[in-house]
Amino acid sequence: MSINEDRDLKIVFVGPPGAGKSTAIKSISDLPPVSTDVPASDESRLTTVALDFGEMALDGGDVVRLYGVPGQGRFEFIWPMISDGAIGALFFLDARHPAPLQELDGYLESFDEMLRTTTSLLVVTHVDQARHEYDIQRFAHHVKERGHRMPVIEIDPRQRRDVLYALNLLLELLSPSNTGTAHAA
Ligand SMILES: Nc1nc2c(ncn2[C@@H]2O[C@H](COP(=O)(O)OP(=O)(O)OP(=O)(O)O)[C@@H](O)[C@H]2O)c(=O)[nH]1
Ligand SMILES: [Mg+2]
Repeated sequence: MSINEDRDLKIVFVGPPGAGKSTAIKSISDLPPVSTDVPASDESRLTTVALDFGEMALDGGDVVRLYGVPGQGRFEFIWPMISDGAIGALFFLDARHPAPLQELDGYLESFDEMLRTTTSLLVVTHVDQARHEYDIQRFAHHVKERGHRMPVIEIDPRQRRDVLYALNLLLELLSPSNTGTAHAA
């Protein structure tokens, strides 16, 4: 498949609350993203209540549309609506989570259909705040065991170059001959 053929370059960012989806979109969007963040009731942080939307132009002229879902489970009904038509997905996983594999399984299940029809990457975040037993190999092994062909990488969503790395890897997986690349400004 060539991503330059009349395909809508829609990429969706999914995963649990606080994992860094909105931050990642903000880090790379060419324009200030559409954001629906409000203060979270139980923590001193923001949480998305509808969606994030950003755009990024590739050097070949294509524009990638970036959609972020609200991570809270109470918004699960919105996830398929936001994900509809996506060609690729970044699955976020928070390395601080006490039971990250259980958390991941829940999301893999919820997005099972999308996983089968799109190309996905697992991006592990909050690695700088992870506990000692954090081990990326365990995540990679787990994903493989579940039958998913999904590379696993670590990123800091606050760092533009990290998010660009993830996006370019996803584009490369979608189309190895792809001419469009997202560049660090
Ligand atoms: N230290 C550190 N902070 C991070 C990292 N990733 C995200 N954050 C911070 O974590 C907070 C939550 O990030 P968000 O981008 O709002 O998380 P989200 O996935 O959109 O969360 P929901 O909208 O609730 O689903 C922000 O303050 C980010 O700056 C990371 O890798 N390291
Ligand atoms: Mg968010």
